[in-house]
Amino acid sequence: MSIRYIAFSGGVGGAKLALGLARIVPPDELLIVCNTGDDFDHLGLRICPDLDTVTYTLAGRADRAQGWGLEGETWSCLESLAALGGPSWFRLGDQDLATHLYRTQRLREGAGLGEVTTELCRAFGIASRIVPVSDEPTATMVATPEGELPFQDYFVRHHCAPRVTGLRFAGAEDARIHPQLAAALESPSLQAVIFCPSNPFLSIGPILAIPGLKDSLKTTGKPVIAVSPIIGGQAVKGPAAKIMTELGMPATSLAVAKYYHGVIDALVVDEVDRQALSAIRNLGMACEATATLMMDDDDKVQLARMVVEYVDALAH
Ligand code: FO1
Repeated sequence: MSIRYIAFSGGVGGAKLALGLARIVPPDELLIVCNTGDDFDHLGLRICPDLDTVTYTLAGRADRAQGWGLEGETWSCLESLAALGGPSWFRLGDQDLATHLYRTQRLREGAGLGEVTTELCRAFGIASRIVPVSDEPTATMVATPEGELPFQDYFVRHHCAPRVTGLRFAGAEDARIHPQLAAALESPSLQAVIFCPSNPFLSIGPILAIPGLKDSLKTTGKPVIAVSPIIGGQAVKGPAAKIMTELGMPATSLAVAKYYHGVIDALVVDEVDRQALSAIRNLGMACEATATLMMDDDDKVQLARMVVEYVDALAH
């Protein structure tokens, strides 16, 4: 293995930086590792939203407005299902269904999730390597005053409206670091580990819950860097800011830095949060400000370039 960069990603926000990295790092030097806490069984199918979002994004096939799902999608199956009185709250498009059918069938045949992901990447013409953080399933459970909700119930069915009082990553204790990730973490060629600007609680939390992962990050001795998903007190997309407030912390990049304390060596924040640099550096980590809002592919490549140059400088 000649992996130089490991990039951990959740869905939409993380996939943007993953795309930027995939454009500037040779495919055999980049390992993109996805959260699997959002995964669930629905209509008898295994759905892995973050793996699929990253795959579709890198293939240039993602629905750009939504961030998830495929562009030019049609919804005949979902409409027919709704007409039958079946569940249509989780929108599975006609083309997207093929991915879930393929994955479910391969998993039933005994293939590992990482193996299936590699097959899907090949079919979508992706040269970069994408793997789940683990082949074993984990399920993010969201505690609310009305009781615990499975992640997609919270996120999609209830539109992130319930107040979050806690998070649990069911099954994480029995999950093992994916062998390709374990090998990359031990590889002498490893240069740095990057946490994409994904939700630290919902998307990176389940990754860090995999036994041994935090320790492995430390023993690499290589810089671990995160890009804050909070810009000027708001999340670009999704409930990160809302959840932070609900969990009793301010929705700021400084609070993100405190959450990652002990795990990362450096944080990249947006220009608008430049005033937080000294407070974050006082926590004992490096910090730089740059433009982190990724509106188009040029922005994604530019941020990826900044992150890679920054970690390379930290490594030396
Ligand atoms: N997100 C939604 O907000 N509504 C949906 O109906 C929906 C369907 C869906 C289908 C396949 C898939 O891979 C992802 C899908 N997502 C949907 C996104 C998904 O909920 C992700 O877990 C979140 O975007 C968080 O990363």
